[in-house]
Amino acid sequence: MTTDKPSVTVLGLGAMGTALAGALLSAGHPVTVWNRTAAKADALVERGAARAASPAEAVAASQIVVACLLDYDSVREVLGTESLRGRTLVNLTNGTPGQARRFAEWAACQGADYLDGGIMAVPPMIGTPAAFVLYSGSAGAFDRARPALDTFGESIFLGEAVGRAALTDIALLTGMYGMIAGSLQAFALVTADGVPATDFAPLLTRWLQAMSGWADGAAKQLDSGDYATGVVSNLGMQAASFDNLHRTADEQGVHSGLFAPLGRLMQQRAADGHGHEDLTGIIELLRKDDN
Ligand code: FVH
Repeated sequence: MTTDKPSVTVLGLGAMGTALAGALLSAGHPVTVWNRTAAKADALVERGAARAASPAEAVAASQIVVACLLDYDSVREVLGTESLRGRTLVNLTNGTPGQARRFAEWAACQGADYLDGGIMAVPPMIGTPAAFVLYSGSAGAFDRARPALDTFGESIFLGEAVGRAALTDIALLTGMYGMIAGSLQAFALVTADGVPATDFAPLLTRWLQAMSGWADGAAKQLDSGDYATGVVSNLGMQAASFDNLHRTADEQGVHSGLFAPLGRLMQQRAADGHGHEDLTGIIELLRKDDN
C-alpha cells in the first residue's frame, strides 16, 4: 500500500510511545519503531510498523523522528553520537525547561531541526479530542511535522523559545498534582469514617468541577497585581476555616502534612495585612527567596 503521508520513526515504546506509534499507524503513516526492550514492538509490528534493529537504523528510516523515553538522559543515551542531519527531531519526553534548552543545543550540533514537546494526556487519550500536546522550538520543524503530530491530539505551538513547552507542561502538572494531593487527603478523611470512596467520589468530582473556574478569576488578579478586586471569599476568613482542615484530620487520625505549608502561607499573608484580599495574593510569598 502506498501513501503520501510522511514516514515517522518512534523511539521508545513504553506506554506513551506505544500509544503515539499506534495513533500514527491508525492515521496511515508509515512508522518505524525502536525500543530498548525489543519485544515491546511486537504488537505494533503486527499492525504494520517496521522494526528497526538499532537507534541508528530507526533514525535513518524517517525524516521525522519522535522520541518518547523515560527522561532526557535516556534520549541522549539512545541517540548517542548519531548524526541527525536533515532530521526533524520531536522530543516528547518529560523534562525541565533547562533540559529542553540544553538538549536543543545538542540536537542542533547533531544537525537536527528540533522541536520540544509536552504531552497533556495519558496514553489511552492519545488520538482522541481530549488530548493536547504543547510544542516549542523550531517553527519550521513544527510546520513540517504537524500533519503527523496532529494524530496525537490537538497540537499547540507555544513559540520558538524552546523551553516554553516544558515549562507549561510542568506548570500544568503542578496544578494536577495539587488536585490529586487534595483529593487523596479528602478520601483519607472520609474513608477513615468508613465512607466508601465510591460514594464520596461523585461529590468530590462535582465540587472540583464547580471550583474549576477559579483559575480565570485568579489570573486576572495576578496579571493586574490587584488581589482586592472581585473577592468573594476573603483570605482572613479562609485562613481561619483552614485550621479546621488540620483539626478534622487530627480527629480522623489522618496526617495533615500535605496542607501544613499552605496553612502557614495563608496565616502569614493574613498577618501581613492582606486578610481582606483574595487567597491569590499568596503568590507573593511563593515568589520570595526568603520563604
Ligand atoms: N504515561 C503517562 O501518563 C505520561 C503522560 C505524559 C507524558 N509522559 C512522559 O512520556 C515519557 C514516556 O512515558 P511512558 O509512560 O511511555 O513511560 P514508560 O512506560 O515507563 O516507558 C519508558 C520508556 O523509556 C525507555 N527507557 C528508559 N530508560 C532507557 C534507557 N536508559 N535507554 C533506552 N530506553 C530507555 C523504556 O525502554 P524499555 O524499559 O521498554 O526497554 C521505555 O520505552 C516520559 O518522559 C513521561 O514522563 C507519560
